[in-house]
Order: sequence, then C-alpha cells, then structure tokens
Amino acid sequence: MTKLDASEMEHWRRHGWVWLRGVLDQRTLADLTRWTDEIAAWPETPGAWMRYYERPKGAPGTKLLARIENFLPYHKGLAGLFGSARCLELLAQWCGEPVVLFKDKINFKLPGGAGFADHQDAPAYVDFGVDHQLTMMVPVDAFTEENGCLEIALDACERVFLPHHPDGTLEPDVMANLEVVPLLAEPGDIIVFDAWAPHRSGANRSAAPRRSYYLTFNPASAGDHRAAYYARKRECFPPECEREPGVDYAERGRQFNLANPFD
Ligand SMILES: O=C(O)CCC(=O)C(=O)O
Repeated sequence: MTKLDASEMEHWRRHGWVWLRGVLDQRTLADLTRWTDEIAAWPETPGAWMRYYERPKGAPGTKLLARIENFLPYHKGLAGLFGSARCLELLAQWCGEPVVLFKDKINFKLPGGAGFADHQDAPAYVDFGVDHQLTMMVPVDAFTEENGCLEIALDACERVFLPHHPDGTLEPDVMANLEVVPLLAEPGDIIVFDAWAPHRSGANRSAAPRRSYYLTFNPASAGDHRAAYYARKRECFPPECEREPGVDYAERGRQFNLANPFD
C-alpha cells in the first residue's frame, strides 16, 4: 500500500472517493481469494460471523449466499492484512487522522444476485455517534458492467442526507442528475469512498461470482463503535440462524438493510 499523490488527494476531496490501481501484489491476492473461499464455507454459527442470503425473484426455491459480516475477529490472515500498519496508514491519509474499524463485510453477488438501489451508506451508521466513515472496497473478482460493478457519483462529496424514500434509498432524481461512473476495478485495486458518496450497483448477469470486501473505518477521535454497531445489528437484523419465528426482520432491521437485496 502506498502514499497518496496530489492528484489522488484532489480526486478524494472533489468526489469523495478514489480508485487506486494495482495496490495488492499477486501473493496477497492469492491469499485473499483462498481466504474468501474459506470464509464462504464457514458453517452457520450463532453469536459469531453473520451470514445473509438473498432469494432471487423469478427463481423460486433458490437461496444465494449474499453477504458475510463480522468475520475479521475470526480470521487471522484477514485481520493481519486489513489491520496492518500499511493499510491503516493509507486510510489515515484520507481521513486526516488515525482510523478504527467500524464494520467488515464481503458481498458475494453470486450469479443471479441482485443489485443495490441508489443510496448513501451514512444513514445506516449515523445513529452510532459517528457522522464520518470511509470504506475500503477490495475486489476479489474483476468488476464488470455485466456482473454488477459498483457505480458511484462524481462531484457529490458533501456530507449531507440527499433526498430519499422512507426506506433510506435515494429518490430517482438524485442519481439521474449526477454523473455516475462504473468502477471496472480489477483484483489488486482498492477503492476508498466516503460513506456519504451516493452509489449503487446492478445485478450479476454473468456466470461467475462478483465478490468484494468492504471495510468501513471511522476517525479514531470519534471513538470505537464497532461492538455497539454489531450488538444492535444482531438484535435488529440478525443472521438467519439466529432469527426467531414470527418477527418481521424486514421492518425491524430496515436501517441495517438499506438498499440491500438481502432477506
Ligand atoms: O457490492 C455491491 O454491489 C454494492 C455494495 C453496496 O452498495 C453496499 O453494500 O452498501
């Protein structure tokens, strides 16, 4: 991982995100792919990592692994990579001060997996006393338009709530009036985006998974809110293996499933 140059810093300031090419070496990438396969095979375990699924419309009976969260405490290799001094120093450059981890997730977007509606991430996090987070996206598979790459707005870096529906997704005019670019990132690239940056993605219409890590950090001076976040998420929107019959988790967990296609 590297020091940011002036043009990268300027892009971050202007757009609220930046794309760095070829940051991870081949060995790290091979580890990342192997570790992702390991985690995908972890069994349902109440109280530990959190597995979420989607059931594609039009394919009755199909249940796809959509996301795993809160895996870092259980995986030494990944905790070492994303908690390394190099990674934290890189993020501190964007943040302007040291950072602490807020949440960790892998979106699997398997073939047939749905897209994510237009949204900002911050509204899902602001209750936790932090109004500034940044997320490092680390693709495992190449992002293409066919497999539902991330699409993000230009010139929309203001940290404000944009007009949105009651479920937190953005009103259609918001992204329609912005220039939105597809991020055709390759494994080895990283993209860092501010939690207020409007973004979305399409469905995976290809025959292969489109997996990506999303590690969200906040300024250290705002405190460590990870435990509080996961305690509340587990209460409101637990993984399926912890759910109780008769509870409407779509309603109770609305804040935690903002724009996501998950059940
Ligand atoms: O992985 C994607 O396609 C989009 C992810 C996203 O926007 C999210 O998880 O909030």
